[in-house]
Formats: sequence, C-alpha cells, structure tokens
Amino acid sequence: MTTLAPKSDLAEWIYRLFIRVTLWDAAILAIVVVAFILAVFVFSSRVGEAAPSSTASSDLSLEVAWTLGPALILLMISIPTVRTIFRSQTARAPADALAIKVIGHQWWWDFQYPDGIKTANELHIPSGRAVRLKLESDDIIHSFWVPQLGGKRDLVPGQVNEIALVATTPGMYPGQCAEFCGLSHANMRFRVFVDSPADFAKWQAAEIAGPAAAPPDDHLAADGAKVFANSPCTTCHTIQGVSKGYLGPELTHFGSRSTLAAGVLANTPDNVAKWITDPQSIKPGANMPPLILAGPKRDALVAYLESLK
Ligand code: HEC
Ligand SMILES: [Cu+2]
Repeated sequence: MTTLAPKSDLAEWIYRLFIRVTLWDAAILAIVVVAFILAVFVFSSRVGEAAPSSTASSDLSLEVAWTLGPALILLMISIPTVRTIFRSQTARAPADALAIKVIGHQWWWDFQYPDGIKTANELHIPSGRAVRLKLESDDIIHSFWVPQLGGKRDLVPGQVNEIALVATTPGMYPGQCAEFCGLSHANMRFRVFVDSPADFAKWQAAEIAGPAAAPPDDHLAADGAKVFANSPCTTCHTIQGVSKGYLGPELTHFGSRSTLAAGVLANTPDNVAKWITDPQSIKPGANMPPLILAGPKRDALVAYLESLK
C-alpha cells in the first residue's frame, strides 16, 4: 500500500502534485535553514560587542522581498493544487465510463456492476478504461482507499460520492477502509484486481454465467449444496439460483475469490471452516452468527462454497 507507485491517472496526478509541493517545501526549508545559520553565525553580536544595527523597518526593498517571496511560493503550490482538484472531479469522466456501485458495510465491501454482477471485497476493473465508482454506505461513514489507484473518498449514508479513474497497469492493488467505523475497522480491507481488457471480459462472462456446476463426481460439494439450501445461511447470503439473502456478502462465485471476510484470511478450506464455526473469533464484531455445525456436514458445506467458481 504505497502512494509513491501510482497505477492510475488519478493516482499519478496526486503523486505529481505531491512531488511538486514537496520540492517547493524543500526550497522553503533550505531558505529558512540558510537564514537561520547566517543569523546565528554571521549576523549576530558576540559578547562584549555592540548589537548590530536593525534594518527591519528602514529597508523597503527587503520588506517587499520577504512578503512577495513566500506569496509567490504559495501561489506556485496553490495553482497546481486547485488544477488537480478540478481535474479529478468525476463530472469530467467520459459518458461510457464503467459505473460500479460500491456499498460499505460494517465491515465488508459490496460491489455491484451495471450488468447485474455482484461481488464482495474483491473488485475487478479493466485497465485503460474509465471507471466511475459510486460510493454509498449501508450504515455509518466509511472511506474507500486504494493507495496505488488514488486518493480516499468517504462513503456517507444517504449520499452518493463518486471517484473516477483510469487504471493503467494490470495487477492486484490492496485497499483499506480509511475512516474509523467501529470494532473491525482495521479488518475492513479489500482488493482491486486491474485486469487487462481481455481478462476482464473473461471474468465478466464467468460472473454473469452464474456459479459453475460442481464436477459430478464431487459428492462432498453436492452434499454441501443440500446443507446450504436447508441452512440459515440462505437468509443472509445470495447464491444465484439458490438463495436470496438480504444481509451478507454475495457468495455466487465465492470459490473464485482469493480472500475471505474482507481480506482478513486467505480463502482456503481450513479458513472457511474456521470462519463458519466462529466468525467473531476471527473478526471481532463480525455480523455473522457462529454456526453450530461440525463434522461431515461442515466439511461438505465448505467443499460446496469452494466449488462456487
Ligand atoms: C445473520 C446473517 C448471516 C448468516 C445467517 C450467515 N452469514 Fe455469512 N456473513 C454474514 C456477514 C454480515 C458477513 C460479512 C462479515 C464480515 O466480513 O465482516 C458474512 C461473511 C461470510 C463469508 C465470507 C464472504 C467473503 O467473501 O468474505 C462466508 C464464506 C460466509 N459468510 C458463509 C456463511 C455460511 C456458510 C453461513 C451458514 C452456515 C452463513 N454465512 C450464515 C452474514 C451472515
Ligand atoms: Cu469502514
């Protein structure tokens, strides 16, 4: 998570501004340090000497110089700052930008695409295409922050904030909620996968197609599908064609995600089993109840979830 290796146009503008402001700040620092050294070692009186004469109120050109100098430096900082602010406004995003709804929940992320694709905690976007993220919150204020893709923007209940960017380089970029939002705020992470346009089209097609059927010889997953269908999991979690939940992350393609519980754990069968058994011990405050389900039933459920590619 670094702001010094920008991978989108927005992050690049902010990075360049940061470097410029830092250089001007360095110039101010150099001037102040030199003036300080001169004052201490050259233009000061020694013990026993008379105090040097003051020029403060008598020299008009000096007064003008140290008023105009700093004013000019501030101007050189404010012009690019204001320009970057205007440039980064989402109104300037092209009309064909990919609009994705981002909904913050305590403590996970919901991503909804215009063609009906829904996913959680792992956002896929194409490189080289404008993306317009519409930020909303389901509960309290969160903040969307992917350091390599651009500055933070808050998700405020009852309001839609936007952030627009064109990602330049395929790769995985970690993100994090950047506004304190309660017990598991630090566990509200996410990942942005910037895919090449071809990879993105492939991902999109797989998502739209619904969950892949488990291989016919995977009896464990088939049993797990039955366990899921008859469990309280269906109240909260949506799996396309199976359940319509109203509260938790979409699980339709859970098996194709690399992490679970907002980036807290790697998505492995062991971790999923631990998560289902006692979510709160892994993620304090998690809004998913522990499920009293052990042995073969739980193993089957885990196999089913992992088969949802
Ligand atoms: C009361 C609603 C509720 C019920 C019931 C529930 N969950 Fe969840 N589940 C959640 C919430 C909320 C989260 C997000 C927790 C977080 O990351 O903070 C979650 C997260 C998950 C995740 C991680 C998803 C991801 O991509 O990070 C999995 C897997 C999961 N639940 C499986 C299950 C299974 C299996 C059951 C049934 C045994 C179940 N849940 C029952 C609400 C629920
Ligand atoms: Cu948050």
